[in-house]
Parts: sequence; structure tokens; C-alpha cells
Amino acid sequence: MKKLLMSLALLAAGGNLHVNAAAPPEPYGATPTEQQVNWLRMEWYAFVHFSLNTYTNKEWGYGDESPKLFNPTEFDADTIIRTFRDAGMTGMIYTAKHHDGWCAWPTKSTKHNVTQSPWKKGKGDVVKEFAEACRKYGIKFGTYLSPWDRNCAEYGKKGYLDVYYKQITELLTNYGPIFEIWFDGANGGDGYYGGAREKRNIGKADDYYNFTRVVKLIRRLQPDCIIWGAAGRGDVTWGGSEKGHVKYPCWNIVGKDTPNEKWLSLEGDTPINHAGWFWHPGQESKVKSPEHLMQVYLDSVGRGANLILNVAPNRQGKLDAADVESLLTFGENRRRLLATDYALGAQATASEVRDNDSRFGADKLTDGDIESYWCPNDGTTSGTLEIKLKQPTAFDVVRLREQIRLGQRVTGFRLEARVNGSWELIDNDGQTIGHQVMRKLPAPVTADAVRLTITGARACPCISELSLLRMPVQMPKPEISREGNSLRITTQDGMTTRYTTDGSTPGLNSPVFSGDVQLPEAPVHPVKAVYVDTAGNVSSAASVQFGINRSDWSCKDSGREAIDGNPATIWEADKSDASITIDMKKSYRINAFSYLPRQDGSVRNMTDRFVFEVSQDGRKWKKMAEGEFSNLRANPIELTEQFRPIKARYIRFTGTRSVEGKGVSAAEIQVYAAPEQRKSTK
Ligand code: FUL
Repeated sequence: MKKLLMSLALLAAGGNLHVNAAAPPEPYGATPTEQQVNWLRMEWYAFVHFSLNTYTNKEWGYGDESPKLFNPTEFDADTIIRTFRDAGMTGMIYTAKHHDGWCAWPTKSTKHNVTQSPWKKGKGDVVKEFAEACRKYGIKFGTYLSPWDRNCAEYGKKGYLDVYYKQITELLTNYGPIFEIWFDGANGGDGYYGGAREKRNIGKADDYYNFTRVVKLIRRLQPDCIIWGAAGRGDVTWGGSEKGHVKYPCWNIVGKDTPNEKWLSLEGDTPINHAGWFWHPGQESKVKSPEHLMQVYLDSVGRGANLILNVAPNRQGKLDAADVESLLTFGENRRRLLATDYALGAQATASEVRDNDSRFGADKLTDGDIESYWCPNDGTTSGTLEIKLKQPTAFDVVRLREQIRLGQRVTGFRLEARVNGSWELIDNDGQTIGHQVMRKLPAPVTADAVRLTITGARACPCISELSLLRMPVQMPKPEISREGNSLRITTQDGMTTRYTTDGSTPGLNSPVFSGDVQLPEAPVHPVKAVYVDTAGNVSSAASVQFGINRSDWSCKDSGREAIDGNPATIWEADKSDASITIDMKKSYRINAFSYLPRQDGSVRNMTDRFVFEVSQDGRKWKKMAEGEFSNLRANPIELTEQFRPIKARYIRFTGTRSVEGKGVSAAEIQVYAAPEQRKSTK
């Protein structure tokens, strides 16, 4: 601790020792380790889910999948990692083992691994290829090693722990520095388990896996490795949803204001694609737009956490073009946002400076040095700082930073800007700051001075930066919907909306949307649309694959809520094995259905196992799909199941199990038309 105080004093002094200098404040409450500080400065990095699930269209494998399935024909770690580097990402974390237990490296701990796969004739090592590419492109490498293992016969028993510790040891010994290791909390119970096909209960995860021992092992093997999860024994924890954002106010602290305060940083996680963490066929239309990604960034990194953004390779082992386009566009927008700090070098004054010592003066906010900081005397927990700009300047993001090595202190702040000579309140709602907070204003403000008022802090505030940034102009993308068979696409002043209905990418020569377009009742292609501004700039494309028009459909007995197009209404039954039987009124050639779980925040009676059947006459039924909807507790998204094309008039959806509770439910069920059969030319 003494050493830390000393070095903080030296930092604040810019290297010069002052004989009568004011002592820097004592750290307050929990403080981050050096590793946690460095980690927070990474801001955002990639998550890569790529394993057997890529080939089975599943989110969670059961553990009985054949390793033979893994055979990417064009896998090239180099190109993937270069793309992440080009986007400005600082690292990547790879799922070396997901819940199905298949290991993507030639582990000695189990036979269920990449040596059993045809890829590179069993001589390949996905972990090694990613680790080497990361080193080449100067980004950090991390790994995800699922504690839950649905393949291992010993899972749930003592024997599994040796297997698991061995896997940790191999990954942390043979692949160079690992910046972060992920211990996912999922444990769904049932699985293959070496052929037992049963449910295994591990009791308290912390006790079963012995995370105290796991943490010790990791610290010994790689002291700089950040540990995610591990029942709260690690360095980083989940942001709280799989949408990427973390809550605001954002405290990187657990047990706040108690003697047991602990620094635990937050990580927001989300896939770039709404379809899930692994690659799924037909998911192109579900890619999050660059604007959406910017919002996720502001709601995670901009609240003082980190962001891990999943980009999943496809079955060839390549990233989908649509994912790459969105990622790189967002990356460029982020770069432009951060490129210029309009407050840099600006003159600054404060209501109070610690012992009037210039080493803690207000100008530390605008000196571009993340370590130096302004602070008042001990006991002062509020204060005002004023920044004077050389000329009126437009900005719409204010970024603030605390010197978190001294603890997270600020509990409230306010921002004002001087516009045409008078002060205007631009943010009355600031709460936490932490490592950094980015406050986005509803519209740009042109001001020649900015005032920050700290309204509350747990101890004297230590503010290291105040930056004024400008969000680059991002073209919004259109929203596409359907009313009956009429196509609806939003329009924007000063822009034209162009669209296609044949699946092709819309551009400058595509038809202009006039508002009077009828869709087929059973569309086989997605509708795509872009905005084009007067300079000819084209927005990213919105894309929606509509299901068959449901307006005439009827349900036998119950189920109308699941076909009414309103996700807020829910079909719910109090027992499992309950069905919805739907008459589509006409026979269609279909090849997929989708299920939207309840969206009201509850998991009660949320169906997570299903059977899907079809019939031509409502009497003789054919089972087309059966299985599990995985990971709904953490990520209740719409999931699509595909099957071989078949003609049917009736469909039956049966919920056979739920995440919690005895019954089953569905917010929406959709059915999709199969593409026309090509006529043989022979
Ligand atoms: C979850 C897992 O169950 C998902 O499959 C995914 O790996 C995600 C990142 O964490 O909890």
C-alpha cells in the first residue's frame, strides 16, 4: 500500500518531489488491482463461439454430438483476428470448450476433442491458431472453458475435477499469455454424460468446482490473467443481461459501503447477431446495425464497464460478410468518436484544490493524462470545475474519469454548458463515474465553457479527465414491418428509402419505396431496405424475413396469443406436454418455424423443450423437429428451427419442458415458407 501511495504522489507530481507537498488522498473502499486497471483500459474485445454447435444449429450441445462434425473447410484464424484488429478491438476470447464438452485443442484430458475431427486430419488445434494470430496482430488472447460438461461421464462426481483442472492447466501453460479466462455459470442439469443420458445435480457450483482452488491455480500459472465468474471469486463479473449493457449507476464494487467491499469489474456481453452465440443458418437479417452497436458501447464501456462482442464464424470457418460490415462500420464510428477531445489543453478552474497544491489542480482534467487528477481537501465531497474553451465548440458526448486506483467515489454530478453567454443545464442525472462515463446529449451543444458540479461522493472526489467528444453522423437504417400483406418501411426527411424483395442487397438502383407494396402471403425471401441521402450515401441495410401471413389462421382450443403478432400476449398452460394446434387454412410448403419465448421478464413456464409436428388433414401428424431451446434464462431471444421442406396445412407446437415451473408457454410462433423447388432441367 505504501508503495502505491508513493507512486501516486510521484505520478501527480509529474516526477518532481515537492518538499511541502500536499499528501495525496488515502484510497477509499475497494480498489482495483493493477490487472483490473489495465483490463478496464482494453474497453472492448471479441468473443468467438465456434465448435460443434456451429454444425448442429444448436446453442447448447447435449454432449453426444460426433466430433466428426467439426470440419471447417476455409478456417483462417489470421483473417478473423485481422478483422478484429481493424475494427479496433483489443483482444478476443475463444470458446475452447462449450457445454457439450468437445475440446478445440488436442487435450490429454478427454478423447472428445479436435484430434477426433476430420479438420486437418485430426492434427489441428483451433486454440493454437487463434493464439498465434492474436500475437501476430498485437491483440490479447483469452479463453472460455465451460465448467459444465455434458459429455464427460464423470461430470457431477469427483473424477471430473481432475479432468477440469487439467484442462485449465493445459490452456494456461501451452498458449502464451491469456488475458482473461471465462467460467460460465450455466448448468442445465441433463446431458449425455458418457452415455448415462441423465440429469446431474452439482449442488453449489462454488463448492463442487472448488473455485478457491481454481483461482489459486490460475494465479500460479498466469498471475496477470483476469478471471471471469468463478462464483464471484474472480476479478470480473457478468453485466447482467446478454444484451451487452450494464446498469447505471454502475459500481465496479460488491458489498459497497460494508467492511467486505470488493472491487469486481463488470463486463457487458452480447452477440453481434440476434440469432444467438453460435452461427446459425439464415441469420444474416439479424445482424445488429452499427448504430445499435454504438448504443451497446455507450451502455457498457460508456458506463464504466467493458464490452465483449461475439462474432461467430460460420461452417466454413469464416465470418459472415454482414457481420464484418457492421463490425467495421461501428469500429470506424468509435474511432471517429474518440479521435478528438475538444477539451484537451483547455484552461480549467476549481472551487477548491487540495492544499492549493497545483499537482491536484483543475487543469489535470484537460491534460490528456489519465493518471493525473484534480482533488479537493479531505472531507470535501462536492465541488465545481469550469473548463474554458478557446472558441465556441460543438460536442454531444461528455466523458469523465475518476482516478480509480484510489477507489470509486463519485455518487452524483451535473453538467452545464455556456451557450451564447448563458449557462444551460445539459445533464442533471449523472450518478457514478468510475473508470469512465460517457454522457450522450440528445443533440450537439455549441458552447465556449463547460461546468462540472460534483454533487456527492463517498470521499473527496479524484477526477482525472473531462473530455468533450462529437458523435460522428451515423446513418440510421430503415425499419421494416408488415400489416396484413402490406409492406411498411419507415422514411426519413431528406433521404429516399430503397428496397428489394428478392433477397438481393438494395442500392442506388433499387426501387424507391412509395408506400404501396403488397407482399406475397408466404414470402420466401427477406425484404431489405436502405436509406440514401442527397449526397448518395447509403445506410446499412435492414433485412427482415417474414413468416407466412397469420391473419386468417385459427387455433383449436387455446393458443391465439401466440399467433396474434403481439409479443406482449402470452399463451400459457399450467402443465407440460401442452400443445397449440393451428389451422393455417391453406396448404403451404414450409421448412422452418420460430418460437419467441415470453418477453415479460419472467421465466415461469417458459418452454425450453419442444416437439413440432405438421399435418395435411389435421388427423395424421408427422414430427418435423424436436429438441431444446437453450440458454433462455440468460438470453430469451426468438429461435428458429429448420426442417426438410414439407407441405402442410396444420401445425402443432408442443412444449414438453420449461426453464422453471410445471407448465409451458409461447409469446409467438411463426412458420416460414420454403424456397420454391427448382424444376429439373434434365
Ligand atoms: C451463457 C452460455 O450458456 C451461452 O451458451 C454463451 O456461451 C454465453 C456467453 O454464456 O451463459
